[in-house]
Amino acid sequence: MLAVNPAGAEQVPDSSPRMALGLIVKLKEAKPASVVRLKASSVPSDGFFKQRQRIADAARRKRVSYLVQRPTAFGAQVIHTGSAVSWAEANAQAQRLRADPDVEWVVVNEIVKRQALGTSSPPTDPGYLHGDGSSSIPSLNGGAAAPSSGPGQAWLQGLQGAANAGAANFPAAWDFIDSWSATHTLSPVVVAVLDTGRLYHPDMDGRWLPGYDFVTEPLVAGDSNGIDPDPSDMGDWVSSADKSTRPDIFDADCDLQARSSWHGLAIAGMLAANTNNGLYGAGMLEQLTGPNNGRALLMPVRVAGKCGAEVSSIIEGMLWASGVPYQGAPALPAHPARIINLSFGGDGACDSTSNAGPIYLQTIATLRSSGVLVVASAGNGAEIRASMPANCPGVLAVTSLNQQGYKAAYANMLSDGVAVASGDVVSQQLTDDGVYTLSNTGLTSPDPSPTSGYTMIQEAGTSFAAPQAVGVAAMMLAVNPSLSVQQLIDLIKSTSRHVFPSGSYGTCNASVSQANCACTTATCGSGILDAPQAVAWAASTAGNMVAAVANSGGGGGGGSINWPELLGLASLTALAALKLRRPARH
Ligand SMILES: [Ca+2]
Ligand SMILES: [Ca+2]
Ligand SMILES: [Ca+2]
Repeated sequence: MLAVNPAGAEQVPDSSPRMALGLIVKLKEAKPASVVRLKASSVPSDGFFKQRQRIADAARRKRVSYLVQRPTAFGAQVIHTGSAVSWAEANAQAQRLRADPDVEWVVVNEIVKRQALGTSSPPTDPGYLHGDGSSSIPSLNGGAAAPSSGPGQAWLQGLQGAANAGAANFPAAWDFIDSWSATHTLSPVVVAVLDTGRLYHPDMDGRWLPGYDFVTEPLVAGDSNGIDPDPSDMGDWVSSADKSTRPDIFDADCDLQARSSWHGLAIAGMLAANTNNGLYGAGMLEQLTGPNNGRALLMPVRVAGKCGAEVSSIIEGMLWASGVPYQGAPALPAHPARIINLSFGGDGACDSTSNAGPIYLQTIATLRSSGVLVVASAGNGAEIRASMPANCPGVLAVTSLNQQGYKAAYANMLSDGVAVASGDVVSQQLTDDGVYTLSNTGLTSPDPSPTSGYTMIQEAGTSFAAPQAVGVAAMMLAVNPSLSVQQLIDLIKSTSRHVFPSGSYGTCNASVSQANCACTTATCGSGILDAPQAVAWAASTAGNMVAAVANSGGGGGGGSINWPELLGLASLTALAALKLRRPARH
């Protein structure tokens, strides 16, 4: 069973109403500064208790009621009643508060949605996952609960012509790193996965760093407390009992969900599943996880529980993971992340006039100055523009292709960013199936059983496109840790395969919502993510590069070498083309 019926994918888009848990309010500084700058670490000079009184006064003047107040980044405070309200209601309150003379800015603390398409059932029947039998890495699927056969992780395999034209061609990047690391040292890389949290899986042994849990509402978190140091994924199922007991929290927007998504594990597994260990799947960062190489570690930052994630949790999670102090921040991580995977999104334009725009813009700018790249999924509404924060300047946005390289029916279009297949070739048809990745068989709470708890399933959505660009960026930083955020983004975009497949669907139109269509650079970003090209060029900018990778062609992308348009790189005449062999996987 797939999560998406391609024929009905246009109906999948998120039509649920937008909800919010209160507001994020920033009061004016008691002493006006000549230049007003948002600083993540700001603490209001008049202290928490004075701030509490001033917010109470402003809220009374503007008829905004709340019960809970807590400090957050940028010297702001989160206020809410303890219950989610409609976005429209919160926005009306925000507008009133903005008119108060003591208020500098107000952001709706929207509850944003993860961008997976529903949830798949666990693979109780191995036949469910048995596709065309062409899996080229079946020996990696093993262990007690993993099915003995399946569609294979086509998204993680090399280009093999039209059937796999949307793939990022990871094996060629692994080969490049193999060669490169014979004479160079790979740098360690930390990737923060801002998601539903950390969940044990035997194929992830040794891959996790400590993390943190920024989910504030205990019932949403399922761990009986607020923000805490344990980022364990407690499950995000929503029962009818949840809804009838606490309709204020589990509101109309919060759909019944029989099965927990284990969304964070699915993404972590794509990135860093231990490879060549005879268990379950492979991961993108396999070359960074071996004993002779550097190391890639994941930081689990829990921002989402049942019904999604608050904007304030995402902002705090982004800053904390990056090692940026803010008021009320827990002790910062010893090894901050260089890349943030955010497979969540909300609505709205990312500009200074929209609700969450200003706080996202400032957070992203703050991270950027710390050298931290934010990669976000485009969203699943089949809309003509990406969701927020994928649409924010300075964020690398990623949308989904099907494995053949056409825009996935559910995927939002992109004017800026990159696209990559987030599916596997179940049949030789044009399908929008999902990526095969790690999961747990627990329906609600995790099943810890070593014989039946751990598994792999297919997961569809732009949620599973973003981590592929994260994986590429991690390999780039492993070969060249001095790359700036802008260099990472420019290199990933410029090395992408700019010619998309065409012929099986009409051309995507940038002004019309469409299901499957043939991408252009105006509708799916700069091109199809190309892992070996991006990693090789990242190495080349370190000045210690001996060869660039010849594009292995295929993909309807024309097969020409995608030399980066970047002027600085185009002048590197010493680069010679190196044909890389297909990897010998064992
Ligand atoms: Ca908690
Ligand atoms: Ca917790
Ligand atoms: Ca494995």
